[in-house]
Amino acid sequence: MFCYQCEETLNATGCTKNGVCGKNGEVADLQDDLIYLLKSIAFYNSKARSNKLNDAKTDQFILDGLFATVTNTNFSKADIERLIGEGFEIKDGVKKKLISAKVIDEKSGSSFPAWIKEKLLGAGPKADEELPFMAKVTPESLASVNTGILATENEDVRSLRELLTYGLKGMAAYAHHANVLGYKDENVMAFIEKALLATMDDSMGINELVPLVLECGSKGVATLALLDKANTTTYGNPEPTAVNIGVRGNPGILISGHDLRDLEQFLEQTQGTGVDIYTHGEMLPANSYPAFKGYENFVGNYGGSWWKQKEEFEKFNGPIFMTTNCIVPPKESYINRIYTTGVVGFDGVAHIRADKDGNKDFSAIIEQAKKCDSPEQLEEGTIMGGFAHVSALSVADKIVEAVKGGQIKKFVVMAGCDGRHKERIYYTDFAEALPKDTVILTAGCAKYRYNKLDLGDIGGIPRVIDAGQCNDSYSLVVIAQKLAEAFGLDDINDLPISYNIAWYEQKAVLVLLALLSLGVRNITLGPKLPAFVSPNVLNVLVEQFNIRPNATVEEDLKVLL
Ligand code: SF4
Ligand code: SF3
Repeated sequence: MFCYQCEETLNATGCTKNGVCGKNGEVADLQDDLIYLLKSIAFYNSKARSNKLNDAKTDQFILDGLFATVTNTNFSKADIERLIGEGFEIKDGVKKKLISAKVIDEKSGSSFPAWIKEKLLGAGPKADEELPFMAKVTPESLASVNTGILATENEDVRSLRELLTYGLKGMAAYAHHANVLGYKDENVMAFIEKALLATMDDSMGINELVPLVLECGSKGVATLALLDKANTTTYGNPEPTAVNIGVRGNPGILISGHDLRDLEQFLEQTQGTGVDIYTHGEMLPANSYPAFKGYENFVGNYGGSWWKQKEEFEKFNGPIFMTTNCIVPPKESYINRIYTTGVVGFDGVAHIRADKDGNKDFSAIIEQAKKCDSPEQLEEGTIMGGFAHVSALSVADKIVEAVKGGQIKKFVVMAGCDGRHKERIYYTDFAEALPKDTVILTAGCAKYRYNKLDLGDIGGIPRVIDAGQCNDSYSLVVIAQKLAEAFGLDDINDLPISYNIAWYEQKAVLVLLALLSLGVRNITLGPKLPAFVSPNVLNVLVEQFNIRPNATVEEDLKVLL
């Protein structure tokens, strides 16, 4: 195995035997095979799409296959093997469809000559004979092909191919969430296929790949906008909410991850059962949606971010439901009461599948909960949330006034991920050290490093404006754009906003590319720069966007303020 896709990669270079995250070498290799297979599905499906022969099942498979390989999502050998088996079936199905529609030639399995294709079908992707990897993607040969990252020898090309691939994984995760609620975007799917194929195209060097990486960012903005629409149309616009972080005396079920539809189904199915529902980690922002507020048994949030789950899940005492990333390898003490669903998997952990309409039956989990002790109290009080773009902008006048009047000097975007390494105390220290006339804008689980500090407010505007999950990062973009409008600025870089972003996994990679595609410059990134960014690619990022690694709190305060 070789994996360097996340911030905690071994020695800041790459995991080679087992992942720091707990992913074993065999599963890592299978995940590489799956990604390789997805590229060949993308090849056929892009032809199917341009001929209007594509289907929803294949789109869903591409998204889920990518999402399953995001850090801390699926550790199960059986699951990845099953996905590979299914992937071959899907690939063969799409190919057959193309042959019977005469889009590709049955005998060679390849495209018609370019001139016929252009005349009859319009310009499409390259013929498969031009992408030699296609011949290697068969159930018999896949195991003997080097599908790993290091198969690309040129360090800069490898770096850009991986940057693009990780952006696509993030995009797939966000598109998956929108899909669950019935929102789809053909252009996003077409881009994912085009970009997957580009990572296998040896004619593409730095000059061709850099624009594609930025296009990944702009398609990322579109994906996040779609997800925002899906969430707010389905569940309403989040409202400023003081979220309870204490517990009640009833047995409870803890819902983690990012999937709001799963939470909704739990709330529906637990009515009248005497079982309470709590959120964990990235599910915290669900407490601010109007659609969920009416449920009397929706108690609040329990604990902190993903890396604290071993300790906190033990103390919760009841069943835990992992809707998406981040799951960490569970301890024996609670392995019998943790469940996965969707793309999440861990061998030995029970998995709940949806029926064909997307409905899930949680009755067994609810029965188990009834027999469990109530959660052990970890803390008490409330934390403020629910400042997605609509509620944040409802006080825009107040904010603009406070900036003009000098009460607010600066906004600092501290969005992104949390992580387990001790050095992340930097983000707590940084938040505490910020002067009282600054406001933090956040989204994602990075907030747990400072959302329980008492940072106060500025004339009623809280000093931590929490837009929600990493899935809600679009809100930060809208807030910045609307503030620029209110101040009459053409360039969002002229706003009194600086960026101190914490990343961990590939959804954060996409959010970063989204910001770059919007022209945001001067982003400080930490706690470590991605190992997959080669020195030359870093130079491009520094020259074009002035990205810098974070340093000490004192130094960064000087730079960012
Ligand atoms: Fe290592 Fe991160 Fe890859 Fe896990 S996801 S194997 S920790 S680089
Ligand atoms: Fe967190 Fe995993 Fe990235 Fe959704 S839950 S932000 S790390």
